[in-house]
Amino acid sequence: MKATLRVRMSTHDGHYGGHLVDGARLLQLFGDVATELCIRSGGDEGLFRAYEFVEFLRPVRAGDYLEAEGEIVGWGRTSIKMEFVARKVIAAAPTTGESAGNFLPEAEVVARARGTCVIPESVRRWDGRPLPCVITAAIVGAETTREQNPHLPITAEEIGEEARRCTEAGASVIHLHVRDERGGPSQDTERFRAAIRAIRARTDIIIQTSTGGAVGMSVDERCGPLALRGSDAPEMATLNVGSINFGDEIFANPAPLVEEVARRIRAAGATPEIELYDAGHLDIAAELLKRGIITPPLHFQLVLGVRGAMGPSARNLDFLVGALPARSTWGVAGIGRHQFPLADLSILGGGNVRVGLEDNIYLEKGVLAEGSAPLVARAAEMIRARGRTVASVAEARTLLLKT
Ligand code: KMH
Ligand code: ZN
Repeated sequence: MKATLRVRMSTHDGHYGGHLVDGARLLQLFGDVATELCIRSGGDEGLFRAYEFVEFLRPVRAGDYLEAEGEIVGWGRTSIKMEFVARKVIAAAPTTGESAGNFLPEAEVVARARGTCVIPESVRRWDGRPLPCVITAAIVGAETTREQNPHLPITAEEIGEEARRCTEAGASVIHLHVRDERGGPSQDTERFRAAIRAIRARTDIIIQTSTGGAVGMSVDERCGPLALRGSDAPEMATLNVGSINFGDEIFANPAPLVEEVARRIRAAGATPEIELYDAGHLDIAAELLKRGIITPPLHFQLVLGVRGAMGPSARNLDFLVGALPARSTWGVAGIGRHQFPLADLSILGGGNVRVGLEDNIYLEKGVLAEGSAPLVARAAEMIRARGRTVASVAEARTLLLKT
């Protein structure tokens, strides 16, 4: 999670000869950024306890415009660790003229710092801990092949075993696709029934069936798993709300199809997970919400890095998260080599993560993952390293499912 302020240094701030601004003013900016981050992540202002380091790198003068940016880099039980950077974006140019100022072609870093804020127990509106982080394991997908990764599960039994391994590694949701007898993508109801039974025989993990299927499938085909009822019914299902270029193809989600899928998800008693691949999908979701086709609280998967859709940058993620409807929960699915960098940003920003062979086949550069479970294990390590806990299946049910 990031926060940014842009502020002009006034003549009041020019404390020293040559209208130089004192370092304390920069620390005040970092304090304001830290306060915003504390409020955004927990609803209360924090108090600065300590700076680990502060570096003043370039002079700042009255008339300069500074951008102060802060980012959460770790959580303690009652504390939040943050890093800060201040950049000069406009420089006053008094030697050129009294009113002269120059936009800098490249922002100039003027100060950096790292520090810790605490939220006193007496005022805290939350229990001082970030929410547990839900790991979704996307273990099959529609596009990944055995040629790309020989550990891809295909049969119901293989899928059940992989779901068991992923649960043990820390996953609490399985994002589920199934395959036909040749290993190609399928949305066949009976194949889903078999896979769901194989999973439920081994683990009580939440099963989220895909309604995206593969590019080119009809709405009836895509909704195959939503025909399941009773103990075979999925607890969650994806809802893709907008179309995108999908590599060299088009993943088409026209409005009538989206509304029909949403209706069938409701009829099946499943909780929708709204898949966002692009900024415009936010507006589609907002309209569906306004018309009552989906109802709050909403849960989103922010899928970044599909070739042809929104890129996998921190800036894009920040924008999407900042624009989600109030009370929404969200996770991030980074495609390919962006899986773990984006997972880390989501962990730091209070979100959830999706990993698995559907999105990424490598554990690290050049090393194929031996299934999705090692990817889940790595995500769990990252969550703990950042001071959060990995959600249990029971916690994930409370956090994500509509009761
Ligand atoms: N296979 C992609 C075209 C979903 O599961 O809802 C769509 C997809 C999304 O995987
Ligand atoms: Zn999928």
